[in-house]
Amino acid sequence: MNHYTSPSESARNILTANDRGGYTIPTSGLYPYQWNWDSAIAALGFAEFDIDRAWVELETLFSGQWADGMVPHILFHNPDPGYFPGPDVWGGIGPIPSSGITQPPLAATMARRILDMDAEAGAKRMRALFPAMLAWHRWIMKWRLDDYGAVCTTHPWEAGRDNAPDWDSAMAGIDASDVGEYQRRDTSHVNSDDRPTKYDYDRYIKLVQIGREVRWDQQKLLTLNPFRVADPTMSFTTLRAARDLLAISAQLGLEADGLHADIARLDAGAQSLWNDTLDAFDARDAHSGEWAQSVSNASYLCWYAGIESPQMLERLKSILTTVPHPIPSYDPNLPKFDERRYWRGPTWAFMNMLAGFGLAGMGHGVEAEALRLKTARLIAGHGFAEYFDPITGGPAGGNSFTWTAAVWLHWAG
Ligand code: 9YW
Repeated sequence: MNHYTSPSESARNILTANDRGGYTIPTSGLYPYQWNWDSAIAALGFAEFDIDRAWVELETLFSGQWADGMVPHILFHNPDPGYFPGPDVWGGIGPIPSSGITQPPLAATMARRILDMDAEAGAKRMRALFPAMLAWHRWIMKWRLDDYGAVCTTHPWEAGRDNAPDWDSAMAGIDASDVGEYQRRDTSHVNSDDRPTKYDYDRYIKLVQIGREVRWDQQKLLTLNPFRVADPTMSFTTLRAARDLLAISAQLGLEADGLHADIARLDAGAQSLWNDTLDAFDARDAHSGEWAQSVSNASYLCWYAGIESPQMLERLKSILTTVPHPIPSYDPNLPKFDERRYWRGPTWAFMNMLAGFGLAGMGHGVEAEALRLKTARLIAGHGFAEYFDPITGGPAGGNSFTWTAAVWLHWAG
């Protein structure tokens, strides 16, 4: 007898299959470790059927926090030769072998949602995690702000949008001629046409070598690292996380000194990413002051951060009539749009969920629902892919992907 598997059942199966005991890998083969922002979204998915497991995901993530408060973008719990660069290349200095950079801070925001789903089950776990989340927030405030209060990314992987056009000019300024020989692993798992190029990888690895050389000393990296870009992903997610930390502290009666002032500073910083010429939120090179001239899916996270923008709303409406699928990672009307290549065009379901959270929270229910329905149709029609072609809907990258499954369970499905 054939058993019909509903998309929700498939999504739960994906989370369970990618569970490595306390943490969830994004997809087997391509990404065999715990990634920071993937985990925060995985927790949201687990919360739909196993709230205890949701909290465990976040607790495991914070078990890798460095003494200075940084929460790494990858925790290498168990060595796996299928991924490069591994722990030996990064030389992370935390309690668990890790990378040396962070990722957009989603954990506090997702923890607040999970707390809201079951306050009784969550209050104790939230209380225990709160100081660690606050320490991470303070680390970002200390080391990642530019002069305006915008949050910078110090590696394309830190923003989580690896090969986005946002970094093109900053990447061009990196001399990677002495990076040496290395063996990529990603292109042995998935189609190389859908992945960043060798030019990109040489620079990704060069930046890792620069950080490792000084044992990730942030003070030294302020001058040594050629790559520092004020980024809408980091800026909007950090602002949103700070707002959520403040709300949690009020709800549970926890100490959160300085958060009001931090929010004001981050708000001004996020607003400073408005590029008048482009008429959109953009990335700005913190060294040269140059705009990237990039309208990406991160530009649409303004509402997620609590920032209103009638221009972005107009743009959203127009983009949704230009491509059949939800917000692509790059504006299809701009010359660098590439519908297959990773963060230069494809649609990422979880970024649409974040934009949807923001729109709904700021009173744009119609647009939030439109994004949700388009995302649901995309996943139901094309599976739980890492990302999708925004024109054909074709699945790309890894499959049975954790955050796409979590998006289905918590929001789209
Ligand atoms: C890499 C795991 C990660 C995501 C990033 C995405 C990609 C490649 O995969 O990074 O090797 O780290 O760009 O956002 O967290 O899904």
